[in-house]
Amino acid sequence: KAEASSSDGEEKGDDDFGLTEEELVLARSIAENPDDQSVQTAALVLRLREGMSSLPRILKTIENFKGQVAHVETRPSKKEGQFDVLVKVNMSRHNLSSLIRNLRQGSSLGGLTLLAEDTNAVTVKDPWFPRHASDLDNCNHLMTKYEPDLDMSHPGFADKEYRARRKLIAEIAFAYKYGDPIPNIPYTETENETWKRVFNTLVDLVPKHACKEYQRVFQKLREEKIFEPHRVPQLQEVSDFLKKNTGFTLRPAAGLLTARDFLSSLAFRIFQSTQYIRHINSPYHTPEPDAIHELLGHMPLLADPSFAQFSQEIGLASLGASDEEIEKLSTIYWFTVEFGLCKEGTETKAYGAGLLSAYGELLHSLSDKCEHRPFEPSTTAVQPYQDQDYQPIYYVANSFEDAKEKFRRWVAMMSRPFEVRYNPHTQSVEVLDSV
Ligand code: HBI
Ligand code: FE
Repeated sequence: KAEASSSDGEEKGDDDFGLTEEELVLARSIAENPDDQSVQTAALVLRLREGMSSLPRILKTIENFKGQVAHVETRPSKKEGQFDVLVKVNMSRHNLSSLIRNLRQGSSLGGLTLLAEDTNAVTVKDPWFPRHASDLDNCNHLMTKYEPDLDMSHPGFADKEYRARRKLIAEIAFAYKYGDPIPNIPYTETENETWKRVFNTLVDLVPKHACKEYQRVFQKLREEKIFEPHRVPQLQEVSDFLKKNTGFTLRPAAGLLTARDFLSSLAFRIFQSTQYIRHINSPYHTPEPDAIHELLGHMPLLADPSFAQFSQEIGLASLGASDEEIEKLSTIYWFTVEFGLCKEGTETKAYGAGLLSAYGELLHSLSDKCEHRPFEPSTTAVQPYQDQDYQPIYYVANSFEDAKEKFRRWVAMMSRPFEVRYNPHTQSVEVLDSV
């Protein structure tokens, strides 16, 4: 008897933390009237798949959606290393509904599962996505697979000092809010040295292998003394440079973001950039994006009008897209923005950031050890890719204009039941129903 009742208790507790019937009724009524502005109490049950360290971020997300946390209760879940959390919040139905949609959207890869059965507050058919540039404060879910703290093969795994440095720089990104200036990082001698090594190899390769648009801006960045061999440029000065050229700006990111969050920022001509530097022992390769990759790889082309437009259109296509469509857009992004090649007369040049910030793969991509195929969104979107080793296949665009045209035709066939239009005056996305 005793055994039966204790296991009963466990079954029950596993789902609802013993919420009372009144609380469940309230949660359901919130679900049915999500537009109500009056403040109510609601309960959320979440599973933290990557341990307790994601809890502060969740509480911060609740705060961002103007929720007031009234009660938090945690316990280890059945799976080792995972925790279940009960959070009671006071907030309007409207904000609650946005919060839950945001948690659901960001959760698939961000180490969080919303066990929302008990609140059941909103239907997912109306997906949350950022409507204004400030909503990107909630689009910072990380994919943790390559972090030095968690990945034993990471070059910084055994280096305590490096890990502490990474943590410090990540905190800056987590604290960042829309409209803040990007804090300057006083880079250390070691970090500047790592930059210098990569920068100097690149200076030799750019004239021969980079596309002409990249070369033009690279030159300009050198003339304006933003790119110099002896110091890592600061994100704020680069952001100001981009703004003058194409209206793109930067915001700091703590690491590799989920594809959905990363792509959504591009819709606002905002690039989420990491700010830490790869480990000095591995200057020419990094398993995750770092500031050297972002700066040398991405920044020059984000200052090119045609490429900037292409990037924004990938971002706009991602808003409210299904998980399958996000996967396809990521793959297209991978084979263009990250690893793209393009034609220049009879020659083939590199424009992908993953190539222009890693000379090993740059030389490989232009050698006869790999295959070149013409860029065609419908086939490129479903090509499996390699994120651990050099690519066996690269896609070659005729020009950015041509890639953009092909991409537009392909995107038009996506299933989304609405269209989006960016309004640069208000930095917001307008949603147009298309029947
Ligand atoms: N996150 N910080 C950051 N930087 C990137 O370049 C990046 C990312 N997340 C995903 C991503 N790039 C792409 O590979 C696509 O999945 C969109
Ligand atoms: Fe990148």
